[in-house]
Amino acid sequence: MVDKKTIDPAVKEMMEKAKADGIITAFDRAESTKACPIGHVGSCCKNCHMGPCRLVGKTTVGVCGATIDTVAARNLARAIAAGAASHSDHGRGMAFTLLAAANGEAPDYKIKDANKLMRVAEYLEVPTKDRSNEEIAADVARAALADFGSLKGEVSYVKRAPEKRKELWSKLGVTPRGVDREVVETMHRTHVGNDQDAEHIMMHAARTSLGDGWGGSMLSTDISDILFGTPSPVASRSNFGVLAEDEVNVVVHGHEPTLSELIVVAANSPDVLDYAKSKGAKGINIVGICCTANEVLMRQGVPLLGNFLSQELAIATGVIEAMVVDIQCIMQGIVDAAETTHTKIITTSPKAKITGATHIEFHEDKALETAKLILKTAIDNYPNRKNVQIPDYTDRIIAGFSHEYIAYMQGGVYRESFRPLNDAISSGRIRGAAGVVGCNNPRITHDDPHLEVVKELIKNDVLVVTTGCNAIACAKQGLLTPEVMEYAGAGLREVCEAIGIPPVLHMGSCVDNSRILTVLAQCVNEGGLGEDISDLPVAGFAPEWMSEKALSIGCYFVTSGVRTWMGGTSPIEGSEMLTKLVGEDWNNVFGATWHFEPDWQKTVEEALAHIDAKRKALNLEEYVPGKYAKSNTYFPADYTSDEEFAKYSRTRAK
Ligand code: SF4
Ligand code: MSK
Repeated sequence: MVDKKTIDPAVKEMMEKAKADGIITAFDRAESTKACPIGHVGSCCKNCHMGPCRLVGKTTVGVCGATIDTVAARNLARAIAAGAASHSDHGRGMAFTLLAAANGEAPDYKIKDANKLMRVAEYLEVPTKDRSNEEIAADVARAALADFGSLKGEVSYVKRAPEKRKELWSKLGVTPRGVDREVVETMHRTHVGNDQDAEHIMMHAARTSLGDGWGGSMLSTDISDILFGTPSPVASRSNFGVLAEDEVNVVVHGHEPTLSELIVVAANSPDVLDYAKSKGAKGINIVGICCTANEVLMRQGVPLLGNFLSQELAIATGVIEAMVVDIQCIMQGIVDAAETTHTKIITTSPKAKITGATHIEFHEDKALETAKLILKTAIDNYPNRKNVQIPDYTDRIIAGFSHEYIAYMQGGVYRESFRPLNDAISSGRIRGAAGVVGCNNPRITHDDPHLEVVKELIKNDVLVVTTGCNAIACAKQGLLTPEVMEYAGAGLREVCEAIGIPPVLHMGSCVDNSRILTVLAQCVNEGGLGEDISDLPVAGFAPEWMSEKALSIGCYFVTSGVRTWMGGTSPIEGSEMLTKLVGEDWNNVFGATWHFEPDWQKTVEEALAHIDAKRKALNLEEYVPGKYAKSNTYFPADYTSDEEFAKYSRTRAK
């Protein structure tokens, strides 16, 4: 049974231990709690108290007369709005931190990347001449905050999109105004008795998602870079083997870098280290789960423990003194799991408490103090361990490929550009590029489609950029190292070796999908690959998605011009009309389509055909597999048995 649930040997080992220890995880609950077959396909409406109306069998409309198409579109639009709100509220938090730092109200934060501050100031039209970094930063923060609540015009970063895309959005009336405004309007439109035309509802959902991608998320990424540094390649490790038997283990989990950055600082301060030693520990080991992990990995090299489905199993190791969580993707189940061990679950965000957890609220003005208090709580817990087991698997990783670094590595400080990449695509050395991102879902074999899709793409000379839980899946199985080159197609390999990059580039957290948008815009602006993002030979994937944020990302990828495949079952399967609208008709609207497809092989085949069709439309050299080398070593077809896995992946026992 375990084999079908995950392909990660460390996770398998921990599942056995969790079972023996009586810890129930999401894997178990996914079996005992079957998804409601009506809601699962988008056919249940609970937008008013005449319902819920389940449109199934002979019931084709709700009490109010709403059709299945309206209901499915409203459900999808609301999910997109929730995802956009989550990313964007995270971004707003970053803007408030920047403002506090600039005003001297958050003394533990500094402007770490002044160059990035200047670039962002330019985008946001903040004057820089003869002004201090702090003055500029305060105005940048205010301009960003205005973009969230803006009532006029359009969000500032729309200007970063290619001209043709901007014109299209403007023509369609989907250029996002303020981020908040689009989210609120989605909620309004989907209230009972309001917008009841599926196509019309989806146009506003498109606008809302664009407010996320080119607004809230992009601002979040940029402000994080200003405060904590723009990522550049960093080496680290991943998987359960990063836990230390003789140190205080603290897991940071969630999405915001604000507190976790300070936890890393605090963990290195002599007073905290001395305190840890006084309790018998050799040191403090900070490791991460989910996107908080990606944030502190990219900037501080903090090791990755695991992705979304590892959070409860991490607790089962019995060696985690504290799991410090902020916002998003934190399962309530971790509190129950922690009951069986000594692990303390510490919630920290004013926006996210969990019943039964310890709440140590974090505020920017006392950041380091709070981080130290949290670490002290963890250290005090160190002597309470019992029944410990650390799966002995770890792997090396290289992460931290910001769009700035990708441009820099192609030409150096003075000649940074996307020309080498565009040329490599034009010549057919690189067939195309793909963003592979998104969550885990216990209804899909954990990490399996994530890895299969990535491996199949690089084998076919498609350069992959990755974020979120896909990035962590890749990290754990050795796909984020230059050594993986031997599994890449010959042309891709040649280019990667020449530039000095792996064929799978870790670009960060979920909000950092905005970095992918920036790369796409830069590829277009560089010239030679068409005039719009929809001309590029590229594709998007979220093979194991589950969150509303993933739907917002999927929607803004598509409405930005990237054809996108999401794995697993379809949340709009109940409506043929809606499935056709986003899966076919949107090609004539946005130049890209959106697919929900459980068969990962089919998604890759379709994506490769799509990439080839785009190449043809651009009159590029025909892509010929193997043209640039004679032979390659590919991943074996069956690498999932433990033996094969150990042999071919670089996941290894320490
Ligand atoms: Fe039913 Fe219409 Fe109310 Fe939805 S809005 S619950 S379809 S009556
Ligand atoms: S953490 S949103 S499970 S990618 Fe960003 Fe992972 Fe999905 Fe959360």
